[in-house]
Amino acid sequence: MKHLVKLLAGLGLVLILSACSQQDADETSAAITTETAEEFVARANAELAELNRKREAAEWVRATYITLDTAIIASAASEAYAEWHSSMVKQALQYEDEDLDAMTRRAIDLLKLGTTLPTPADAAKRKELTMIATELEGMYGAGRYCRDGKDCKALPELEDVLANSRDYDALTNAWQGWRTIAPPMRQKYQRYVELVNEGANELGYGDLGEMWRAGFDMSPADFEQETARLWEQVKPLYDELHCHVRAKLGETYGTDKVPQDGPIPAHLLGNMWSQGWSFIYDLIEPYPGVADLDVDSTLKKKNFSPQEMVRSAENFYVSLGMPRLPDTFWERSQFTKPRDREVVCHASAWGIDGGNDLRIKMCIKQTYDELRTIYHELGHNYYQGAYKDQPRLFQGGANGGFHEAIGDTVTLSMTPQYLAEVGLVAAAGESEEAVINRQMQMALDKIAFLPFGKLIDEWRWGVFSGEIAPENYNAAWWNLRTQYQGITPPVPRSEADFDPGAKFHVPANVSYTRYFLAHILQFQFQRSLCEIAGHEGDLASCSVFGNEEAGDRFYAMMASGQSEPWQDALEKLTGTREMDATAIIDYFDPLMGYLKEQNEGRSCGW
Ligand code: X8Z
Ligand code: ZN
Repeated sequence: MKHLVKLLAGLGLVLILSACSQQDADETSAAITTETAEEFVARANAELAELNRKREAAEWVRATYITLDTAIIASAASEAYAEWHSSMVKQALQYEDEDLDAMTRRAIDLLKLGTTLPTPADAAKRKELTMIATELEGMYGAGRYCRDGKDCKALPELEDVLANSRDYDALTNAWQGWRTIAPPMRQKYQRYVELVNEGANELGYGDLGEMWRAGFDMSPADFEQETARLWEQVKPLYDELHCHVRAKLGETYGTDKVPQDGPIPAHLLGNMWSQGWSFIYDLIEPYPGVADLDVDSTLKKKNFSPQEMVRSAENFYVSLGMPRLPDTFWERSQFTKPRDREVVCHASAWGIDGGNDLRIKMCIKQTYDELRTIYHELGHNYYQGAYKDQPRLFQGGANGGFHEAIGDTVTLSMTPQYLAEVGLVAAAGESEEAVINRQMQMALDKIAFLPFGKLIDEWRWGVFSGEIAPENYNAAWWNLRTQYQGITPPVPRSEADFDPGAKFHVPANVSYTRYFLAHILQFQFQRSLCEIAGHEGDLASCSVFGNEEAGDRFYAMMASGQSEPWQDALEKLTGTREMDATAIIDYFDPLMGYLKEQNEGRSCGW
């Protein structure tokens, strides 16, 4: 074969080989000497299309039908991809010192970063890692908490308890119960860390954390500083909110349960991970009864179906001039939790077949929180649809934060006026008190999230670098949770627990800084869209619903995918090349006034 390659090369023929086995890889390395960098990139794009189609099919079936068999199918597909990826990165080395045009260089750089799960070249280890990764996500998806071996509850039911119960002990039980799914993950996770780090080393990164941080068009060290800078910008907002919420929870549960000089018990905030606090709005509402913000009750009263909820989100994007979702979206998506099998309920959006086969996978409940998640997921789908004509290697968000921010930006336009217009609340309140109520509702969602968004990867960066040793996994987790969020576990924790495993993105190997960035970026995007739409007045009162001019500019940025550095994409929409928290600070300016007033005389902090 090698001779044939040389012969063909001598004849000036281009040979396209796929690299699907060790032997093929050797042969390919002979063939590549005949390929220019441009040809190499074109081949990578073509092969990626084929491999991804198979991987996506296997992953979709796995996520919507968790069994031993689908684990085997999905990990085999992931293994095939990993093998191809390692081989291509090796082949790309030959272009390292060549003077390439910017697009070709970028495509090669992105190829190198083109996996979140770098696997070792050793075939047995690669197989082991892809299986562990598949199993970990499956363990999360199929997780159940059973009392005395019966009365088993899956995550959605336990989340309902956290959201709706105000009984301290019932909350403790659900909180603790969900975390019983994680200790069996601990050994596997530890092994996964060893193996992904080995894979990352082979790609030239110190560890997987460094590789994740390398995906932001700046050095990993600069990126770390950048996230620290953004956190410092928004921390004062969080501190005021924390102080006020702690005081209100003290009124509800008693200051013996919620000491006013320490962290808040994690299970009292309405959410399994204390990451968003909107479900305790009723306890915090600044001016009771002033504004009708109760979308939940409308959804229930009008008995909205999951499809109708998704339609409402789609209508928003269509109002911005974006296309309707294809029929296949409605046929192939999973909107509700199947009764007869285990699935991964954690919401996700899929851009299968290069964005030609868009789907969401959710277990939709009739709540406002879920409606916002639907808007969020469709943001991913519209992004995937917008960049589908880019070469495969450029089909991605300008950075991970952009991908998470599109749908969230749209949710910022779900103002009371918009909600009233589409019949989700009776009428929009315009008074100052109504504005503060609304701001509080938003803050419990958006500001409460910020430290959580920051710390998840800080924990993982430490784990991957070895700074956090396996025997400190849980203690380090709670140190960060307390340091950043000012929360504390309701019951003692130890290294027999593995609480990070009870949060989807950890067993599912999804990096998390993207959400932190998205919570900053979405306000920057919104500020620009509102300027384009000619909005006058407070940023918080702006909805771009129905504004095609804003929609066109947004879509133009989305259509460029990952073809240019995110700084360029950001500049085109916002005129600045920096992520910057002044927009979120402006947005919540009215609420900050209220919080500072409320917190006067209280001693804040923990
Ligand atoms: O995981 C998600 C989305 C899917 S990309 C539902 N989010 C984070 C989470 O749930 O932890 C959205 C906000 C944060
Ligand atoms: Zn998302």
